[in-house]
Amino acid sequence: MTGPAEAIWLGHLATMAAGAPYGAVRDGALAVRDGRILWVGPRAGLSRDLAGPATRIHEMGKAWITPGLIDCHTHLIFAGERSAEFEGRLLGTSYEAAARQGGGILSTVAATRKAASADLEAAARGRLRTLMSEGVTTIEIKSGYGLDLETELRLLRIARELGRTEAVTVRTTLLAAHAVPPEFVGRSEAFVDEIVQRILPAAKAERLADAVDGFLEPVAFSAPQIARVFAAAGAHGLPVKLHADQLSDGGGAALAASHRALSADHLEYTNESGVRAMAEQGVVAVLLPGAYATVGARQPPPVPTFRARHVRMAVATDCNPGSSPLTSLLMAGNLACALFRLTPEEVLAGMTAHAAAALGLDAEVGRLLPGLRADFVVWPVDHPRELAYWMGGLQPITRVRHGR
Ligand code: DI6
Ligand code: FE
Repeated sequence: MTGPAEAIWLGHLATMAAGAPYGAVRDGALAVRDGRILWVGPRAGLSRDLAGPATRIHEMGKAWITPGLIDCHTHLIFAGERSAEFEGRLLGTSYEAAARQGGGILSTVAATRKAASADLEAAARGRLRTLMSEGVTTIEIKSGYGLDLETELRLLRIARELGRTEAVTVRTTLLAAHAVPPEFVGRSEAFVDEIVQRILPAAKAERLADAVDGFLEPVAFSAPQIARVFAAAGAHGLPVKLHADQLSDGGGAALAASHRALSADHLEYTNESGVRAMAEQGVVAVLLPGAYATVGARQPPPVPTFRARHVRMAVATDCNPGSSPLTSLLMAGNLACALFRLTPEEVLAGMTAHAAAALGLDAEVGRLLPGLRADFVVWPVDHPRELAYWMGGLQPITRVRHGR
């Protein structure tokens, strides 16, 4: 740490590092160089060497600076919308019943296959910018509405293109095991063959996927089928994640743990032994209150057990047209408090440090620590708990990514 910083930001810091609540440093300073955090600490402790003649000083006064927000679970790229299904649920048709009647995910697959790539990209870019305007600097984007080789790759290429052209870090996830497509109805094993033998190797060869995901549920894939997909991912050196125990207890948490998954997501029906298995393998629990609310679920995930077992909890939007038409990570955080009884501090950790871990990026982003990327957000709040408190309307003062 020699030589001056390019910039120094002065304000209250919620570093989200271990120690004080929120890793808070009141009247702090954050020094940045080459897109990385050079130094963090109380402004009174700032060494003179850090502030050279060319160093820009950003005096943020009483504003709070947090790590850039991370939305670690989205299905951002899709065509159409499913408001009729939303309305139908309110009139008594469950999410699963709609799926079994050929609506659900497959209706979005039909619309997405037909859509031009430029239109898919434009719609996803709009949603992405909405998320970014609220302080998101890293986002995970899944495929899963193509369900054939060509369209799955098309969706992942669009995700990569968004990462190249917007000021946000995009991590891509191949979710070919999302539903059984119409051409494979009654032949789900053959579709798993297709994933394992063709789709996954092609995504890997083109470096289009950073991880592999699956939907374990009676309306989707069985545990042995998911295990086959995960084995193939492992053989290609790709980490896995799982949509687990969302609508029923399918042993998803334990299955994810046995494959050392980065995360298991949803988890409403996860049992105690599943939580224990996640704790042993360090699997992050990604909680998705937007989906819980939208499908009209009644059983919240076992948050007290996650706490007791020290399972890290993340919070994400699950942005998708069926179960979570949500493009506000802050609103997801507020819902996590209301519906799952998370504390505001747990919510902020869940949108920063723990979300980074759910993407395998915790050595890179998610906290304000020297050496990590200079991705952070300045907020017009008196306390960081306000990020979970406001129900809409909170806008960052500034969003900084890679120091800019
Ligand atoms: N679980 C979900 O909540 C989303 N996917 C999944 O596996 C829903 C996707 C959809 O309904 O379109
Ligand atoms: Fe999802």
